[in-house]
Amino acid sequence: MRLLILNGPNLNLLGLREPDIYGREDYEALKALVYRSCQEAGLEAEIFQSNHEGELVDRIQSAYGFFDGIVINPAAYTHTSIAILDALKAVGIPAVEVHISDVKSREDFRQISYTGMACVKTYMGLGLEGYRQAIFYLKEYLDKQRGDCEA
Ligand code: CA2
Repeated sequence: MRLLILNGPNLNLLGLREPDIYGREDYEALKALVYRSCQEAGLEAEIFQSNHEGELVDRIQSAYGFFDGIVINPAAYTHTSIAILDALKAVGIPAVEVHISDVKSREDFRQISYTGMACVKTYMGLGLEGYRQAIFYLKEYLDKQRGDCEA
């Protein structure tokens, strides 16, 4: 099974600032954790980061027929992007949303997640560990879905 891991704007700068919110590990460490977790789970992985909403929409669209699941941290687009929400709904690929920080305890403008409305689960406030948990959750979810189809 193949997972697409998508990261939104500014996540490529992880580790540079605001370590109290996002931790000290950089984007390379995040990529290493994702590849390691997917390997442990027996999944193939592709990681893509963009600062542009349309590029994220394009990547979700082109995942159709090629990827079984999506792990997505849309970053600031979480709170604004109906285009990403619609793309996730359009392809119908099971998706899990991840936030490094605990968005629920932050500013009012972070309290809505449009993209989360198309996701089967959301992890937040666990740091990079949230990606690992999302990957293993998605694996179980997809295994169960396959089992249900075969039954
Ligand atoms: O907690 C998360 O993972 C967020 O998706 C991160 C986004 C934020 O807009 C969401 O509300 C929550 C921001 C990512 C910015 O990343 C930075 C990287 C380096 C320095 C500062 C921020």
